[in-house]
Amino acid sequence: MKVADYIAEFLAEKQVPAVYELVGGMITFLVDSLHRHGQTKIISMHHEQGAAFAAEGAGRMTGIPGVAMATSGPGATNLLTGIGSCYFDSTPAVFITGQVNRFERKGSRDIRQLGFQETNIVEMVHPIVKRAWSVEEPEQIVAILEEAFQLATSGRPGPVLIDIPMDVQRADIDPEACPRFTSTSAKASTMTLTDAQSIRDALLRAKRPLILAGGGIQSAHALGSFHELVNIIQVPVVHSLMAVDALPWNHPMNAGMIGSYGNRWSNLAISEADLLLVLGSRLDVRQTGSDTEGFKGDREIFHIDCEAGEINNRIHGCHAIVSDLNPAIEMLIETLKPASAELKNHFTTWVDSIDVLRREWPDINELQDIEGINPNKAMHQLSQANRNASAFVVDVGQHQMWAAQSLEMQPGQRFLTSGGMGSMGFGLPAAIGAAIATPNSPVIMIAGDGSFQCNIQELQTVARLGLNLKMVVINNECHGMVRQFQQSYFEGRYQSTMWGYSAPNFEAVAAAYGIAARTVEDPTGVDDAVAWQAAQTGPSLLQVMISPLANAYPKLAFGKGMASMEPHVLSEEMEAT
Ligand SMILES: Cc1ncc(C[n+]2csc(CCOP(=O)(O)OP(=O)(O)O)c2C)c(N)n1
Repeated sequence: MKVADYIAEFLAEKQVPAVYELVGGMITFLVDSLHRHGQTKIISMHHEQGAAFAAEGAGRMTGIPGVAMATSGPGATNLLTGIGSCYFDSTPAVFITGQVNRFERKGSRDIRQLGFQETNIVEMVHPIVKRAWSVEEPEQIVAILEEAFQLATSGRPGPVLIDIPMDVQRADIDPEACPRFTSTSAKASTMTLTDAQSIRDALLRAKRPLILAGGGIQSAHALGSFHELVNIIQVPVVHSLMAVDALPWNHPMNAGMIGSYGNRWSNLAISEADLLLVLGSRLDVRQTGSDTEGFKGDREIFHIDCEAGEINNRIHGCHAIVSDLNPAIEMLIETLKPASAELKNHFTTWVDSIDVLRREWPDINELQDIEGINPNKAMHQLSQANRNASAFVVDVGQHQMWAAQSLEMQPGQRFLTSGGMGSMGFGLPAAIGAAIATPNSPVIMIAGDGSFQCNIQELQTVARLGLNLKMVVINNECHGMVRQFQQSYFEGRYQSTMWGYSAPNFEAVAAAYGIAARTVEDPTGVDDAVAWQAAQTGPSLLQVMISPLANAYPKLAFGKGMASMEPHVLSEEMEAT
């Protein structure tokens, strides 16, 4: 059979629900084979970056590697941002690129290019993949595909790339006779009983312990055991931006989001905690602020992560436990269960004091003197109207932070955003991938007017497929997050965020694509507007107009401790947005 036919069969066997692509000469064999095989959907996007983000959205929702394909040259390079996003946020994904025929490659000649669109994507992609292959011989495809799928999902998940010359795609192979991949992966490291006992003893000593949940909980598929652990030990949980969906919003142990734009009560709580149990979080600067010594203080931190390099990286003096999360949490459950009666009421004063902080600093009061719609309030209204949604897929900017601070996540709902790459343009295509992965429930996308314009062409994909996708554009008519930064550090010179920037009327844009759309400008109209959108069964777009001067608060006062937040305390140093 042809290599391209084998790939189609392999993807079907792996139950990949859809392949996202933008066609080009060098992937025509693959597209044709997938079409003839018929089991895997082919979703044609309008930019390869969109295809990559859609694969990321699908990979995160299902745990099955998302697959995106692109032609050589510009198609392949257009994938790069999405590949990087998968790498930084631990998303399983397999990218397949077409390449010029082997005899057309420049090889060691001292020239830039021989074949039309010949581009060395394998070299380019190295720093942002777990592995990249060029398929040099047709018979290699069997082993490479097997290894690619195993690598993408094992250990810390991530992207891989397979570059396949055109003549290899159309070559005949006998799959039975091809060399196979024999797994060489070392046994995953696991937390020891001694580690678990140390954590138990530290918990029994602690007065104000916190669990810090990171994105690793979802990427390790450890949500079930994590919930069991929290219910057994009754220790409050703060989370990073990547773990907004680790606990339902109204879970009694949910102590909110920490970090640069974390909830005020959560940042206050973590600054008071005397013990931290960090599960699958990198403790990066957006979580801890820049005062790393202050963050550590004299408290104990147990840091569990599957990658040794992520522990004691920025925050030093942590107990390092290198382990996959699932076995670690199972071990903790086993060790802590006998102490659960003792632990249960151990921390009630602490839990109550966090509750006091929460009531004292509600997220919807952060922007007290805002004119028009309060975005934090709108997030509550939006999530209340969409309790049946499978996911909130959120772009990058202030709207991302308002969503993370204020969405009322329901059990099982996912929160997808671009964390490490922080790439504008993630929202719409990733929401397409999420919507195709969960066709029986709606997906809610939230984007800013700037981010939405980065991949706005995918409105056509949404319209063509008639997806049950509810798009919400928080339109402040500016690049708000960077505008806020300019307000803080550039005396309000809003070059390129407001000055020289513009956004269209998104309601009219959606209408042009044949998508139902509305605009809401008045706070009294928000409930009606979100109810209208919740009732739509096909694609819809709600444009929410807010003040261009709305800020995302609180914001950690950079250079100071976690308890110091703008606007009450100002930053000491300049930071990133
Ligand atoms: C691809 C990309 N380019 C630039 C940036 C820098 N950046 C971060 S947030 C932001 C503004 C986003 O504007 P918008 O989507 O309107 O959201 P808002 O902050 O107004 O809610 C910019 C330009 C980025 N994160 N990603």
